[in-house]
Amino acid sequence: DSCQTCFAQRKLQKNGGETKSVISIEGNIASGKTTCLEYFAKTTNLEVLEEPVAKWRNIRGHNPLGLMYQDSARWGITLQTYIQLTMLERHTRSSRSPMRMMERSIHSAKYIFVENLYRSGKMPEVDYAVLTEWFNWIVENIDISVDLIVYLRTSPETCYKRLKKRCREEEKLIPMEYLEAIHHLHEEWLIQQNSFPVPAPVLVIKADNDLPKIIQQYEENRTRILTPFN
Ligand code: DCP
Repeated sequence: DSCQTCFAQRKLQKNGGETKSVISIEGNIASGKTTCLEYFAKTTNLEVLEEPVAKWRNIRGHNPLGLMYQDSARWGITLQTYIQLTMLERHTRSSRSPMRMMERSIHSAKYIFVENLYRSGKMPEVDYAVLTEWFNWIVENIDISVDLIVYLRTSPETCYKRLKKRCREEEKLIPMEYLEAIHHLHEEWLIQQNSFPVPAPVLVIKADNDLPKIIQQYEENRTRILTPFN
């Protein structure tokens, strides 16, 4: 469609004629993004970029992710500034393969997580303004384009159960309300599409199902996922 053509043209201009397709996997915390990436890594020759969570848990011996969950009003800006940098590094890293699959994107970092901190009153307006200025500058000057968004759509309850099961130390503090807020922001952004720019067409996967059913959906949508320009 015309919108997709426009994305593709802009990207070609920015990359000096080189095409690289980028698929970003989006969804709530513990919605199954890593499993999705692992599945496609095993069954295709895509380049797969997992989220730099290890970096967020250890920067020169500090753990900004843990600090954010302990006191988000104090440490939200610290974590999100670092996340914005690490996601930018992922988007701009030179590619070995013509097609890349990423866990989340700089877009969801801003439109979901920074937005949530701000809306819930945990991030002062000045912090939000600084991050937004950085983000806007990046959007205008650097190619962070995405060609397809795969949205792993879950209920917050499913994520809560999966979160309890995996037991990541920092995430023990996450209450159900937090997952609900993150869920609603995803829905506004990717389904209602009335909050922020959606950088690419969205393919929805029903990710509440058990793993075999989810894998079946990946198989059914394989062609669509792997040929985002078609
Ligand atoms: N996080 C955050 N701000 C962001 C991105 C992530 O605070 N901009 C936090 C939320 C989680 C942790 O980082 O505590 C990792 O979140 P993800 O949902 O991105 O990754 P998961 O490993 O939880 O995903 P999945 O279980 O779907 O593979």
